Amino acid sequence: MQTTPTPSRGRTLRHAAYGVLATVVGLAAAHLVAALTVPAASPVLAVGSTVIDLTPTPLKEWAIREFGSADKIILVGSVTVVVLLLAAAAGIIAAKRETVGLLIVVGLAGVAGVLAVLRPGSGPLDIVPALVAAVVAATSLWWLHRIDDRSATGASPTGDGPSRRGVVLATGGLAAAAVTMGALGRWVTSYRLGGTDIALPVATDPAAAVPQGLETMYDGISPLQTPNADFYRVDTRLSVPAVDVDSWTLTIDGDVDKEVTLTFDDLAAMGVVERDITLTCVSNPVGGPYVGAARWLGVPLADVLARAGIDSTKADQILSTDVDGMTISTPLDVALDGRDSLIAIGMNGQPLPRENGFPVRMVVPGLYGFVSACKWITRMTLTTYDAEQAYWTERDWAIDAPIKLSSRIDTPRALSKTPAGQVIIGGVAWAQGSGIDKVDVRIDGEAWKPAKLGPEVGDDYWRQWYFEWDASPGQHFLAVRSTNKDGDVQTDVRMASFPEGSSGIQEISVTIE
Ligand SMILES: Nc1nc2c(c(=O)[nH]1)N[C@H]1C(S)=C(S)[C@@H](COP(=O)(O)O)O[C@H]1N2
Ligand SMILES: [Mo]
Repeated sequence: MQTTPTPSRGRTLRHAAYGVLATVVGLAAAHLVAALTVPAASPVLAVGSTVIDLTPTPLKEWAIREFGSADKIILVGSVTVVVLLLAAAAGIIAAKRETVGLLIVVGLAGVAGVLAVLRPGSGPLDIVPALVAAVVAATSLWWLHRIDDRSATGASPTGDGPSRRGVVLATGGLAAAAVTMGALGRWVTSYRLGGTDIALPVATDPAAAVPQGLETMYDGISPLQTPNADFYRVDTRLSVPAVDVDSWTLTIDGDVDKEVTLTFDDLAAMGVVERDITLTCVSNPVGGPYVGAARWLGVPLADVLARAGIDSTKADQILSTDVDGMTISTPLDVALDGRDSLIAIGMNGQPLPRENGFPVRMVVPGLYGFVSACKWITRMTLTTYDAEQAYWTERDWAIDAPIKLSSRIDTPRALSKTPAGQVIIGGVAWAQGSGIDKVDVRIDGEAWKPAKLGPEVGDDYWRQWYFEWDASPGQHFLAVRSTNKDGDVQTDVRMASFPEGSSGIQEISVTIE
């Protein structure tokens, strides 16, 4: 009796795998081509970046809070899983209706291509990786079908399915090609990302040596100067931009007397100063990690703007643009009120790391990074908040966002266990602009007691502190609060990061054994 062959589960899975494999080969080829042309146009990155920009602010805040710097890995992972599920579906459909399956694969790449081209600051080249992905993925799927058909006609009479040799060789070959192209793409990217090793000018106005910090005496307190490799990183980028310092320029335009464009050498020749400034992210929760202290080398912002001649009767905003078209606003009057606003080219004696804005970024003491610290900066446009809105302004964040007075317990860690006896409670406190005057510690809800302060570096810099605690066994609650030199005391009113920075007091629970 002749039965209609129903597609077995094995066959469905096989075709799902073809869809996935073909797509992975396409993505790997696209990644390699992107690495050679525009790294950010790699399909997964283009889709991921668009997802980031479209994510509602509360969800983004939650992701930063929950996953910290892993938020990007989780995002890329989720995008990849969704794409691969769609690819598996395309493979299954292609088993019955090949053209439809191939069109789905091409369509997936097409979506990535459209998103890549729509990214701010993208150029026509950005479509190329997606085109490559479409051609390679569709061709691979088509080819896998041919191999599959051929091995099926050579099916063994014993009924144990098609001869698999051809299929195994083809899939193995494609998988190897994907791994090779992916690895090559990574290598090319890291090769292109090399070379931040540039000569920095000597500061005309150097800072005094950084004093020895409390971390040398008490384990667990944040170093007085945050090493570049440990500096926090917050930005909307999935891949770090590879900026070539020789072709990099900074343009100042908008409400200016004359538009000017400076090269890196122009900037470096302008007279650079060294300033110790603690940077803070508006998304830092009370007690959180998105704060870091560094010695910045840079040209005073006012000097750079003076090159173009600014008209502050008209403009109220500096709209900074980075190499990819990302925008950051800064209130003009705040930036020029006499504080040490910098166009920075060096960090802790080194060129800026790629992650922190190589080759040039803005640093404005006292303002959260999202309204001041534009990394990979290429343009400053003097304009008004009415006329033009930056990335976070469009997302309803505050436009004038001074860093709030805050403090953090670094040691002991929350929920840790420590032997009874003398325990050092310690951490950092910051009040950019006015400086820290006093830090108090509260144990188990009793009266606030003054902590001892570490060395003073400057009012824009954080202050280390410690408290010698005679700790008895049991669970204890530790809290910290700071007071600035104007006499303002850190508030205990809890506020979320959105829209102008968190507030409240950090209180942790520890166990003494
Ligand atoms: N081009 C660009 N600059 C940017 C950002 C960004 O997303 N893109 N993020 C800002 C934010 S929110 C902060 S807190 C600081 C963080 O600087 P860091 O990553 O060097 O610590 O950079 C700012 N500069
Ligand atoms: Mo930030």
